[in-house]
Amino acid sequence: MGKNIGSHRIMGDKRILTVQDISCVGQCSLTVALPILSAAGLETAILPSAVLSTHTTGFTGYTCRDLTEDIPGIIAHWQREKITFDAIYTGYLSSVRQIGLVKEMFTKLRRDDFVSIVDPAMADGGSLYPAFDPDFVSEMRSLIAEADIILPNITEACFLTGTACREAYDEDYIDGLMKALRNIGAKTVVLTGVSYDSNSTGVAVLEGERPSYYRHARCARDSHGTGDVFSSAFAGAYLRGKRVCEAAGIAADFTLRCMENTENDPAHWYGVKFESVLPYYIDRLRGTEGENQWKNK
Ligand code: PXL
Repeated sequence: MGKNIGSHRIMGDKRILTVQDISCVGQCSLTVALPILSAAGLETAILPSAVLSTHTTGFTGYTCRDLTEDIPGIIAHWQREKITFDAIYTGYLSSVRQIGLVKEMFTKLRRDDFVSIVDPAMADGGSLYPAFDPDFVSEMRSLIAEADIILPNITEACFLTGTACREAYDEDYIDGLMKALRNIGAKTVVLTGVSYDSNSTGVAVLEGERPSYYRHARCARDSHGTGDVFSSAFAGAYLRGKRVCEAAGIAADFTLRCMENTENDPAHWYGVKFESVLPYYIDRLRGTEGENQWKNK
């Protein structure tokens, strides 16, 4: 029998599990989450949902091996070894059954004060990613119902709540989307890519009763993989003890810098160059001051 790595913890050490795919090339999902969570100082365990040669947006002819079949054995082994986590953070999942297995992980692999963070990575720009269908959306709806914190973009929020996607919207529409997500069961909603004018964008948060909004500059060029950068940076900051709004502000500022670091490199269309911006992220985790102001209602 192996050594029990679930006990003998030093106070303050946190272990997080992140479940999402390995896109071997493309700077998204696990190739982004693992370095960012490690930079946050967290012991990071990974469970790959699938292995793809690249991500599925912009590349053609990519390979994909779904790893759903391996997951029950991995959960059972971790249970035998008494391996548990302070948090599970999920991103791109690759089958309906896998979503059910994530729910199992939430109950079987939790420590005291456990937090579940779900990025329902399945859609952007008004459409679902190529691999997904309505059955996947309805299973994802049942996963966010059990989550402590969810991190959808507006398209994902629309699919999850059955709301028509709009090009133009106002605060009432955004607040309505967040309330609808809460009615499904998610405890705290962090909604990304919320932009009320052409120069700025931001993050809307519904925690407790009052929505709040963090506005920041908008990068001229949209980039792929920024949702994963944001969610990973958020999870890292939150597990490092930042409050939800603080963690969302740090993640938004970091993501914007990663986009700015990439926007003048047209050959780099498939992801953001986040690596050289990690020192900025680490500095922000040490401090407490945000760069922009939160607006509370
Ligand atoms: O960044 C989200 C993402 C993650 N993983 C894969 C993807 C995408 C978005 O397209 O295709 C495989």
